[in-house]
Amino acid sequence: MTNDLSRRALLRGVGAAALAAPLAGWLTGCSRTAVPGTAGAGQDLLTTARKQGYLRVGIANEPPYTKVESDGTVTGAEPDVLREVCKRLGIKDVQGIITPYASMIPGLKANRWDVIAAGLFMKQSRCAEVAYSEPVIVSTESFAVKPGNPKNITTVASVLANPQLKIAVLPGGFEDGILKTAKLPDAQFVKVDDGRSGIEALRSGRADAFFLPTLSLTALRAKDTDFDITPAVGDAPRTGSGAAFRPENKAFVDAYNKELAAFKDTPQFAALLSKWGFDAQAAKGVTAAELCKNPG
Ligand code: 6CS
Repeated sequence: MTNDLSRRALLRGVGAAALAAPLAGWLTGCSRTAVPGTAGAGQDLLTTARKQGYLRVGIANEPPYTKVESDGTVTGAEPDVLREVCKRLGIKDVQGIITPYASMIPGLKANRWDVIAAGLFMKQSRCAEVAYSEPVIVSTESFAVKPGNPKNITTVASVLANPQLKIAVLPGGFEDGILKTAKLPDAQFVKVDDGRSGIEALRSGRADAFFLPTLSLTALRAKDTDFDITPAVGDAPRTGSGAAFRPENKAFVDAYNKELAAFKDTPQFAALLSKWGFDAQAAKGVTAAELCKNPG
């Protein structure tokens, strides 16, 4: 991912599908090479990525986890770490493709992108489908609530205790999963597409709270201050994520983890995470195996 990534290289979900289809058609049309990095490919993902000069990465555009600048540059804590480790692996560029969290794993499996670096938090069901690198970030969850938190929404238990409450979540997101695992009735969910529409649902009264990572809500509050953010939700699982690859690209993940471990020991890693509001020490203190025990 170069910092002068052109808009052309930054594709929305649909664009990516359009691009991937002819590309995939082109690649699978060639007897020599299947789609890069997938089972049966003439070359493994690392060789292919080095040769073609880039990896395609699924992102969300939810600062500080992922952020797309006005000139199309893809950044944020996870893509910035991915870019640094890719450089160490001899992969010059990374192309970002924006997609909803619910589409990230299906798109990875369909080879619309080669990796997910979006703060896709580790939990049992996801860890069963992808090969995660070791954790890059650890974070917390919070509720955005009306000023003064009039309905006293502070924990998952407080939501379960009041059947009148409506909670906005991103469909297929980690928070959606937490409430589903807790058996919150469907009628209490309000599905929203992204951070902005979650705050809109709160403001309009369609939802009594918006459930999202604490740092994402803090970033949203930089623009609108007409809501409060609860302290970290005590009965939500500890969240953490790393880059997610296709299981068949395990050789790549092993090489990636080796370089990531070296990078995590540098002051540059700590500075990069701190720039986005994350604690590098916290990411060093946990493993993917531990975070993959998260329910759901
Ligand atoms: O892992 C997830 O699904 C969640 N991750 C982030 C960074 N934001 C919301 C999303 O639900």
